[in-house]
Amino acid sequence: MAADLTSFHACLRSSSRILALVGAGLSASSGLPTFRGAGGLWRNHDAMDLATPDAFAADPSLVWQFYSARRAAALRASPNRAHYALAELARRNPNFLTLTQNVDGLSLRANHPSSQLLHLHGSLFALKCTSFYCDYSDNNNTTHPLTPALADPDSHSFIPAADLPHCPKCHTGLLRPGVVWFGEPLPWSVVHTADSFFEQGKVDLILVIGTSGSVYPAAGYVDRVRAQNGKVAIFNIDVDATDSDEERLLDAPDSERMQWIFKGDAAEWIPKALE
Ligand code: BV8
Repeated sequence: MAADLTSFHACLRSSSRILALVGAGLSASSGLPTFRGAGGLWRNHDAMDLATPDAFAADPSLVWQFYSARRAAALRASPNRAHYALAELARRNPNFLTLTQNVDGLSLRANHPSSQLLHLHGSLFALKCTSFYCDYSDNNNTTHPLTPALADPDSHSFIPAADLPHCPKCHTGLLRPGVVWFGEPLPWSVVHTADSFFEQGKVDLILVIGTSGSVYPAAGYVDRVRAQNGKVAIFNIDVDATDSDEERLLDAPDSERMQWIFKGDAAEWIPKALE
């Protein structure tokens, strides 16, 4: 049973403070693979196994090829209609904030106001030095490979550390992608800004878009909205709510409905839902 857009639109119009938690499914229609499901493998490696400090320490050549390939794919991709619809909502409502788990940069390229977009897990286009004594970090949106050795991400060849990206400031430190790996804390400034959003007033509604909700603390923001009796709208191509759950959630009278489930492509549903 499709969720009821009419009651959702009424809720959207009556909500003043709105959050969105978005994940890889938001960019799926832009051609970028998700982490789970078919997209979760890169050269027969589980992407989750490569997104760790240990993986980088053990094999910086492999991990840099993984991120170099994803940089190139993200630069080739274009934002889809859902990215633009979220950016438009942010322009309409200063009390709307997008929490993105995505590192692909597509929300920014859709002109989402940056003051209303928190990158919980960093960005493919951020770099930082791994040298303990160096504080270098910078954004780097260059469309060409960061070093000649990274020019062919499909080469499968081992790249000596000397041919991997190095710090332009200390000249000795190996650079790493400016993403949050598993086991690493989210950027303090991002967590502080998200916490402040909750402290400034009750969050009336959270849009949960294209995410498996399997990564914490990001997924925990949905629980925080529920704990405030906020409403939840899930947009996912593959919701696993059982029929009884879905019926229960969707059959509640409008006034009592606390959740909507919109099953399908975010690029199709989000523009309709936010119009
Ligand atoms: C930390 C950057 C502590 C790198 C990523 C409880 C509390 C706190 C931590 C934990 C906890 N339990 C476990 C942990 C540890 C861990 C964790 O959550 N593990 C999981 C696997 C159980 N968390 C951490 O390590 C975090 N750090 O807790 O630090 C700490 C504190 C102080 C000091 C030291 C340490 C850090 C987590 C961040 C990891 N980095 N990304 C990179 O990108 O390479 S997360 C990574 O996975 C991505 O960013 C992405 O966000 C995430 C995958 O999630 P999704 O985006 O949801 O993608 P997924 O493929 O799973 O799902 C896609 C969904 O879309 C699906 O549901 C699908 O059906 C749907 N879909 C597909 N197509 C469409 C669609 N929907 C709509 N339309 C479509 N077309």
